[in-house]
Amino acid sequence: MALWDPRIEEMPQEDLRKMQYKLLKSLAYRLYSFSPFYHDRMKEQNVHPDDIRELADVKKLPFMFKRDLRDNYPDRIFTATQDELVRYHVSSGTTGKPTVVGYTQKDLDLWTTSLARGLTSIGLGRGDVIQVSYGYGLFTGGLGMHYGAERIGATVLPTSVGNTERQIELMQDLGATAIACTPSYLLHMGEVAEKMGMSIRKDTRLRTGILGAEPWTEKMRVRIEDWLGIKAYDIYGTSELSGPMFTECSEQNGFHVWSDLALVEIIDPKTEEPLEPGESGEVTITILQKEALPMIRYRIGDIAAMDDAVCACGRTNPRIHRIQGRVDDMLIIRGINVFPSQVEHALMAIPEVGQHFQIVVERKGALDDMLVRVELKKESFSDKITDLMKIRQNVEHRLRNSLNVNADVELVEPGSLPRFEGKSKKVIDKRSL
Ligand code: DLL
Repeated sequence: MALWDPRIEEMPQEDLRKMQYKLLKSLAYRLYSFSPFYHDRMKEQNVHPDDIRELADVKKLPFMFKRDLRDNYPDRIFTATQDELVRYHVSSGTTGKPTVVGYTQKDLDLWTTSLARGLTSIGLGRGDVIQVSYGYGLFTGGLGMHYGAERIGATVLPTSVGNTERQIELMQDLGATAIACTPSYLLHMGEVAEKMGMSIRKDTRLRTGILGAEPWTEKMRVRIEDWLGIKAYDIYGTSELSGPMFTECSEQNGFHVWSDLALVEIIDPKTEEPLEPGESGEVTITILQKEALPMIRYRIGDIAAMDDAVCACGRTNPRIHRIQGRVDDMLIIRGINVFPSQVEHALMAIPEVGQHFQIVVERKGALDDMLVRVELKKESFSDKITDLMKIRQNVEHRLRNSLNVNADVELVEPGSLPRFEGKSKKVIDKRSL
């Protein structure tokens, strides 16, 4: 079994915990001394870095949420100056205000190392051609995977998203052995390939999928593997913590979270108390060595269980099992995060639009499809088709600009959408995975 970094990957668990304690303590001191944001947070929580006397004391430290990044847009909580940064990534937030993450060279190196370990653990390396069909640009998927794949000596085919027929031709002509993309995009590729009169299973060298950025299930894994003749591995991460970071190993039984890079806690989202391995709760991660934007106890909002047993692959670092859902209402449409509040924010800026809307998400073929039903104001509702078409185009355009994903829009009469007495249900998610 190939290991990228045997010292860490096979380190006895007691030593892993000692290492994490040291890293956590020095992180707490650094942030208390140099970050006004964390200094204030720790004071509010009445905790001083001296109070961190063992690893479990992590629970004395304050939590961090996505809204902390948004409220401090764009870079007010960075702990590196702009001239120390070598990259930005930007992702959408709940109200249309994005979150920005800056990276120093060391941050990029550690992110890349994390992926190099993961890709090696699923048997990839020199000689492989890895097609990266995650989006390149502000999204972390494309560039993140790209650097990881180069680091292990594989050849990268940076196709990014879209232009699917050409992607399939290149996959075949250049002999891609692995593809990194969302599971739904790979399914779409399989369908397009069939329409082109070919089969990914028979006509390409593809044998590995590195699939993530959106929820998917074991059932879906089986379907993908059987249909396309590949092994499909789950990959997990979030832009605030770097991007795609943790992959399953050859055992396909949870993402390894490298202990020198990250400390995982699974907490009960209501009581905020840590849960035991095997119990499902909110994934909360501390990134131990990040320079530009350190994150302590970041509440990602994903629900999963942790497993700290030594893996059958021999790696000692703990695993997070498949993500089961979210504690908030974030939707993931074709790999892009969409909050209903973001839709509301965009819609409410349009004068013709009334107060009520409904989001319907479906899977059409392999791809997610989002329909937004929008009630118009009485005075804007017209019998003239041309007027309505103009409004519809405008609404579609505004949604696309703010969500970075296409939404179909259906304009409906004032008063026609359901009203609720308790919490409203704005989202109908018909995707059966
Ligand atoms: O999606 C980073 C990434 C890129 C991960 C490529 C994997 C592959 P964000 O856009 O910030 O970052 O979205 C992060 O997506 O909190 C989860 O809710 C969801 N998510 C990501 N990977 C998985 C997965 C990237 N494997 C949010 N299973 C996370 C389920 C996932 N959900």
